[in-house]
Amino acid sequence: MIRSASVTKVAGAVLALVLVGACGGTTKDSSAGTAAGGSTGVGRTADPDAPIKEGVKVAFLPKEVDNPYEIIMDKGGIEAVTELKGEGKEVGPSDASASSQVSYINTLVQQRQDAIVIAANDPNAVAPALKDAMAKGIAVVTVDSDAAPDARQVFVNQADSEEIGRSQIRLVSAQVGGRGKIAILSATPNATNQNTWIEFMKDELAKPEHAGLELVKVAYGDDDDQKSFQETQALLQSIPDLKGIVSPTTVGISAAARYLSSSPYKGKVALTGLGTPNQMRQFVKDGTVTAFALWDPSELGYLAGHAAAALASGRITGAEGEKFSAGRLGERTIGAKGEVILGPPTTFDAGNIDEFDF
Ligand code: RAM
Repeated sequence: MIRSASVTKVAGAVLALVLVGACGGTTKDSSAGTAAGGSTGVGRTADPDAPIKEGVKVAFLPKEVDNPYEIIMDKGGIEAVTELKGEGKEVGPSDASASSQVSYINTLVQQRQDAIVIAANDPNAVAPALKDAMAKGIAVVTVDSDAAPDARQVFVNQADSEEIGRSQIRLVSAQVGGRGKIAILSATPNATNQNTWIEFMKDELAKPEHAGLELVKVAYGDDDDQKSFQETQALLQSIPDLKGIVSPTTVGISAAARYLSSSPYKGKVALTGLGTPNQMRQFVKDGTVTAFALWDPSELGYLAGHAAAALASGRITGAEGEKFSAGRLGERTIGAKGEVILGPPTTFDAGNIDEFDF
């Protein structure tokens, strides 16, 4: 499936010559160092003053194209590429299974895209294809859900993974009064982002202050609306004394809220997690959900789009300490292991949800 938004190339031949001349393929400043990470990063040196490659082609490959969160994210990415007078498009599978993205990566390599921005469905299944892309000079950025670190140059993470995980437990704990059985309704069993967050949730649960909480089940809705709906029903029916559900996926939490809202469990079983305000608004208003969290997916994609264009243009290589301009988000710095963080998530409740529109 394809969604695309290409832009008119405004740079004329004269400007193009000036830009090529300015680039010159030389290293102006080695202060940013060379990348230690991804295979194409090794030995390359960043030129922070290099112009953005004219008409830079950046392809966004979401977990699945029917996920509203991923759509917003990639629209944000295409917006960034458009700002830089490049060509952005979104292509991707209709399911979030481990290997569903591999054939898309291979096609993007054949198309000679300048950069691929991928929310990986599985850290390892996509790695060989991404490494092949990098070996052929294509910049690879992961966003939202990481791949194996040696299969990408930069990972644009929504927020600190540890803080996302721990704060999910703090949210559910507050909603169930610190006591009782809880379950997690996750995305796919192989999703890098959810699995990382769940590990931190488990670690948080091991703290004495959460001794009253018992995680009894991790269920998987596969980021499929119907499956998430059915898994919610199964959780509630199989665990009669369940007190709360944490769903760290926008697909899962919205399906769970829909089920809960018209069930006898509404208002009795707490539901929190990560959701978009637009999908969750009605369930906050009708009392199904009191509070949940997220960041702005559009800004996440926008940041990844800028990172991809900077990588593809040689401004950065993915090495720690390199800086790049991220348009309206300002200058950003690459952290350890090639990670760039958008910023802290927002918690939404009845008091603020109407201030957000995504
Ligand atoms: C779903 C996806 C995505 C995740 C959000 C919170 O849309 O699983 O990867 O970041 O939820």
